[in-house]
Amino acid sequence: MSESKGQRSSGRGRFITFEGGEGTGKSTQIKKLAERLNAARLRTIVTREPGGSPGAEIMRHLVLSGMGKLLGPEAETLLFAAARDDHVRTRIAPALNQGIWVLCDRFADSTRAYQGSLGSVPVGLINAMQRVTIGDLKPDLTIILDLPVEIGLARAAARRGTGTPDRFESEKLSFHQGLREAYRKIATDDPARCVLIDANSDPDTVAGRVWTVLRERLLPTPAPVVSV
Ligand code: T5A
Repeated sequence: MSESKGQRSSGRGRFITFEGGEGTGKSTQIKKLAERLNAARLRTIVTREPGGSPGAEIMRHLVLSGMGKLLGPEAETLLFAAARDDHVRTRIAPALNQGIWVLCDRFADSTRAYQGSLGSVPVGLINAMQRVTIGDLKPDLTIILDLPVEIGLARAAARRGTGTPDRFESEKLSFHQGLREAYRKIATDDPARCVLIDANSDPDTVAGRVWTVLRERLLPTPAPVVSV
């Protein structure tokens, strides 16, 4: 989606994913983080799922239009997996290998939360697809934005205006409440990778929380030089 050029890189880039329910502010926060990383002269790209590469954007249209739902939960999950496979191979992995930081709006945890926890797709199938699509590519950090579902849905509706809700926005309130719980469980189960962030504040306050976590986890300050 966007790439800044002419900045320094060293070694493999870092892979940061943003997750959460509808309208939790992922796109808003990812943009703010990219601005901060660019200001720190770290080469950064922002991308998203489903989508992020030409082939995956075609799959995005299929699933968000609701066509995937007609095929049933397993086949719909395969569409997300096919999109992710293309995205990882053609965009994410090459960028990381060039030392570029990749900020991704949703990734494999979305499949686990939406299709696994709520769509009743067996965890064995989710795990098998994950092995094929992403192998051992694990995010260095996953930010999970947490917000009461009524607030998130209201934000998404306000942004949409008179447009039609997409495939998942039109699910019942109980679906979205279950989703919030599924994400909280993902954060609890993998604290080394995931951080749950309270997204119920103004955008700059939330961005400050994200930046604090990122600095602590991925930009540690060098140890002070001690003279003896
Ligand atoms: N999906 C995806 C699966 O089921 N399985 C998968 O494996 C994958 C990868 C993608 C859909 O696909 C599903 C999940 C999704 O339903 P999408 O169109 O890409 O759909 O949209 P989402 O990722 O769901 O993004 P949202 O539409 O929920 O929005 P965001 O990005 O969370 O929120 P954002 O930043 O666009 O903000 C929404 C509105 O709120 C305002 C913004 O200005 C905007 O108007 N806002 C705030 N207002 C007040 N305070 C704040 N702190 C605010 N932050 C943002």
